[in-house]
Amino acid sequence: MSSLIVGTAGHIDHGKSALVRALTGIDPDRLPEEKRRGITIDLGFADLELDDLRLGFVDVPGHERFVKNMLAGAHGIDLLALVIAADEGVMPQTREHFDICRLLGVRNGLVVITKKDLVDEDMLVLVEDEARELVMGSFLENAPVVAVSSRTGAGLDELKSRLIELGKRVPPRSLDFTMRLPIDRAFSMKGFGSVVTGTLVSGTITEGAELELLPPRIPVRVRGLQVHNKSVHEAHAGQRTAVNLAGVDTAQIERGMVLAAAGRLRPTQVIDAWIDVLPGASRGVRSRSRVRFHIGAAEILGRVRVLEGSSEIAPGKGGLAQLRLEAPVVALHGDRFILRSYSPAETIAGGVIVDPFATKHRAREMQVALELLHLLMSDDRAEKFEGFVKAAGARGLRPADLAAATGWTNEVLAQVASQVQKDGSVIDAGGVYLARESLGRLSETVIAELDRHHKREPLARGMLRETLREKVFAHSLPELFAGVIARLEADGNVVSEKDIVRSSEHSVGLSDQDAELSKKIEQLYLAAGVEAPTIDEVMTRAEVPVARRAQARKIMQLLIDDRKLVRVQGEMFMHAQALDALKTRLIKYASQHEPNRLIDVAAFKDLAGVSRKYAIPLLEYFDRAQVTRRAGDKRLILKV
Ligand SMILES: Nc1nc2c(ncn2[C@@H]2O[C@H](COP(=O)(O)OP(=O)(O)O)[C@@H](O)[C@H]2O)c(=O)[nH]1
Ligand SMILES: [Mg+2]
Repeated sequence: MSSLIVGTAGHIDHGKSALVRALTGIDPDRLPEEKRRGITIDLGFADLELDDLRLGFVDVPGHERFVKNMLAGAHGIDLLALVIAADEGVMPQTREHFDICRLLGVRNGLVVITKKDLVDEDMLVLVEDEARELVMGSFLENAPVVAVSSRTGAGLDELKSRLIELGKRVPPRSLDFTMRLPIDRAFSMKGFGSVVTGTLVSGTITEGAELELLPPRIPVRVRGLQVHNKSVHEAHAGQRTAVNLAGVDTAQIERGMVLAAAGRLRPTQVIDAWIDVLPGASRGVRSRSRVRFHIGAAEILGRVRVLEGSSEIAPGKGGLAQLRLEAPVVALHGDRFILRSYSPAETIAGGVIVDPFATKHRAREMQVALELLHLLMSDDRAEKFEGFVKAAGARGLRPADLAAATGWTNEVLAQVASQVQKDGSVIDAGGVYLARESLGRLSETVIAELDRHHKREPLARGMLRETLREKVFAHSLPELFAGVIARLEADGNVVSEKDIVRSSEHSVGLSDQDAELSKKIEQLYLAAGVEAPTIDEVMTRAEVPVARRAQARKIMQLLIDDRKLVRVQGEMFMHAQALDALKTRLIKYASQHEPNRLIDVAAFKDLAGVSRKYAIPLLEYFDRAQVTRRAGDKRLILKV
């Protein structure tokens, strides 16, 4: 059995609700006020099984003041029933609702002429002509036009068979998108708690699933599910679904929020979109104008910035624009939306989301930004993938970022990812996707930065990893640094050591004179043993002229980098061999003083053959090196 959503549309009092009732036996006007006044204020729902079709009806209000409510239901329609009363013909909301459905990308449907019993045959023909003219050039151009009377029942059987025919032609909803339910109603039920309803636009909801309510990101659990008033274990795309939620108060839920798989989608406030302005709009879409942005079941205020050409998209024209919203929404690439003017509220345009997580575009970067947006508008998923990764630049893009922008399932993401990597346009660097050009640019910057460093510090082994990361990768995702360095290393461009990165061509080249000085300094420290000279003393003993002392210090630094010299305290350095020898003696001392393995300062002075001046820094050094540990005024020699 396939499930489809049938949406009504049309002017007030044209018999939409009566039609739904006549077809299904269910009165979609459920609110007391609706029943009392005989008008539809908010969305109404009903269902009907025809053959192997399960139709969920969404009945919308026709009054111009309630277009906002109509929009909350119009987003998920598979089949449109455009309702026109035979005695009135096409009226303003007939046009507005029809425009909205076209802009939302509805692809299938039919025209229903209602109140057939009120007019004669001539009049009926006239209204049918008017209807045909209205839908000319649209998705309803060749659609059936059925005349009915909800009062007498005339034409209802024909309408049902038309719905069955059309229903068979509606392509099944794509399985390529993760679960999303825009909420159009929330209420509490005694003994059950919060219940939300909506059209499940994609994916599957399963009883017990851990989901998330967006934008506020409230974790919720599916306690129960109903489709067409029957409890089910699973609801599928295309079904009107009621979800009983645990973990949230009804007061926290609003129409327009979205139920999605936990951690999968992200709210956004800045969006790049393609906008089509209605030919009959009373005004264009202008930069800085305030608009009502309708997406899914949500309405949010926002401002527009036209990105291409002039600062206006004129009636009948289309163009790229950035929308800055006053509150966060869930929007995915490819989602349709409607724009209405702020005041008076009129439908002026519709559009499709291009980049749901847009950034501000500076004037000088606009050309590049526009090219990327056009790439995203391609029908080819590999190009879209590439476009998103390119737009992220040196920041890189995580798989989760793409999932949140596109709503694609993991299977689709993996398939497209492998394609773009095979094409070579996108590279996986440390689990982050990077455009080939961005990798090239980052790699060049790393190499240039290292070359500059080596030129400036020829005696240093290389650049500190952290310094390099801060200089080149400040605007990149943290995983990217290791990923890019690993690639450069695999290609033989750089060598990465513990805390240092260097160009593979760099070697510490000492001049003969420097090499001799290095040897002399090392000899001095070796000879001094643990009675280390100060640096000044070393300089004097090595007869280093004042002018060469800075160079001599660098040479010392190399000895430190090579772990030949070790800093014991401040400017006190010792040769590693001297420290090792002393350590061996300490361990031997300990073995002779089992079981307590203690040594006091006096004994240590004797053992090391040094005065207090060296004994204390040495002991503190051994403490840090975890050879000894303080135990009162003695030291415990640790087992190594
Ligand atoms: N004579 C006649 N009246 C109808 C028919 N359908 C609806 N009506 C009446 O038209 C009025 C408006 O109908 P309703 O379904 O509420 O219109 P909606 O605003 O489009 O939902 C009500 O008084 C209905 O009884 C019909 O087929 N024939
Ligand atoms: Mg109604």
